[in-house]
Amino acid sequence: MAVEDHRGSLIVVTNREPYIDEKAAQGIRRLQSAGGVVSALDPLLQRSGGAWVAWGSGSADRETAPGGVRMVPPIDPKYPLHRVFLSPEEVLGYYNRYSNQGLWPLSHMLIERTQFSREAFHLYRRVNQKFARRVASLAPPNGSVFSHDYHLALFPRMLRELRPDVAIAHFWHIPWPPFTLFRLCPQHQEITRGLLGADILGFQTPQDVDNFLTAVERGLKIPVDRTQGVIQVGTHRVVVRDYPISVDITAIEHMVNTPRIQRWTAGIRKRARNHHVSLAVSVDRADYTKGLLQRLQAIDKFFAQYPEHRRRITFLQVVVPTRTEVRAYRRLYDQFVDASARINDKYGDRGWTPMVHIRRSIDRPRLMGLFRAADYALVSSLFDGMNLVAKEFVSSQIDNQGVLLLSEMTGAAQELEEAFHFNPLDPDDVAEQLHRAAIISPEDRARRIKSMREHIHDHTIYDWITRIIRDLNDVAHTYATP
Ligand code: GDG
Repeated sequence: MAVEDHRGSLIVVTNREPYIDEKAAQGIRRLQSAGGVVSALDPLLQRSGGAWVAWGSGSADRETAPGGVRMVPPIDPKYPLHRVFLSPEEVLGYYNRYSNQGLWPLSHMLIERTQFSREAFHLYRRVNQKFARRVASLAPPNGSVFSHDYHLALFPRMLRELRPDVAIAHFWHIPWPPFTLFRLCPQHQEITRGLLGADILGFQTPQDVDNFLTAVERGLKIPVDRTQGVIQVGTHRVVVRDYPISVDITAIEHMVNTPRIQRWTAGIRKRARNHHVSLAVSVDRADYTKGLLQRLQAIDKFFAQYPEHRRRITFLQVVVPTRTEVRAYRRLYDQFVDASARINDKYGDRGWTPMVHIRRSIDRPRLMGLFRAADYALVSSLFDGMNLVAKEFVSSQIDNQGVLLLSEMTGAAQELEEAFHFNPLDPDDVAEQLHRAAIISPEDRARRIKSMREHIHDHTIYDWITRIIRDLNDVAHTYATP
């Protein structure tokens, strides 16, 4: 069955919108979100129609969407983007507080950063209801809905109550914690029950699936069929599976091969050669789950324990500010800058700066070009649902040169077996793996990166979508057949 088989009836539902309109000094600035989900689902809707429903968060979003609807892409529009508008109070309760200070840290097992409140949950529920009503009013009979992530955990059940004829897939992008932790969420039963409104429930890894099934068994006392990954809730059947998300490796290979990006890559390499250094890159949102400070500790250890690598490697870190309205995130960035400066003071000398950081977003083709130029990528997340940066770095290595150092706490580590894995909380381990990576033979390096590239070629973002939509279509057909 083709992915397009939903025949224009697919509605994608996300917190972040694929196209944002911002007020600028001269008129309106149109922005496109850059993440993997948008780059995979936007072309699908452009090809086969359907609709996208998301929070209209841009400052000019109301102006450009009369009646809450804007046709997108802005040039040569193909499908409607339905914007759900939220009050400042709703944004604070639903997004900043319940989603980002509650579910996000808890799912990443960072209890001390987790805060819940009934008031925030009340607003979270209200916003989920807004999304459900909007989608219920749009979905064609027996249509299909593909909703996403921890912002919308109550949405599947709410939509099912309003529109029992619609088939729903929901994908959870972040880790699902063990039940001993998850039960700390005061609304854990409501969250789990909310998700069980879906027909297809997707997670990144088998471990996440397992943890979710335990939450159903122990939190809701509903039996689960672990061998099939099936839960029967009254007459409703929920299929729970792992669908590891991925990237469009062919698009990345094309991107790094264009003359513009080849020039950019060559420029970076030349600069590194002039300074006689190899380049290790890290690219993250400035989020405490990405282990930024722990990484710096490990780099300090590396230069202390293996002085032969001083003046030989520069760590280039792209750190994109994120969720700056939350205090913990602003503080993290300042701490990161201070700790980088300390390493530079301690080890740097004329002609060699150990740590360089860029505090802004780089456009995607250039980012892929930077990956290609790098000798190493260092991904040090404390917990990460998947980590697309790791897969993008591997995809960009068309010369089969780069070495990936990857935290074993990422979903990606379960697939990318040929990376150098480490425990992100063990600076000695990270230092040792960095040393191993730095002295690897060219043959071993080529073998490892080639094997990981082959894996990603066999498991692309399109395979991810195809599997989910196929499973969703199977359900939709059973709904359509009385
Ligand atoms: C969540 C889960 C899961 C970063 N800096 C720039 C830039 N990026 C892009 C990367 C990558 C994306 O942002 C980050 O994706 P990750 O997967 O690494 O992490 P999260 O943002 O935390 O994503 C995660 C993911 O959802 C998907 O399910 O893998 O576990 O936490 O694509 O390239 N892009 C551009 N400039 C930058 O400076 N253009």
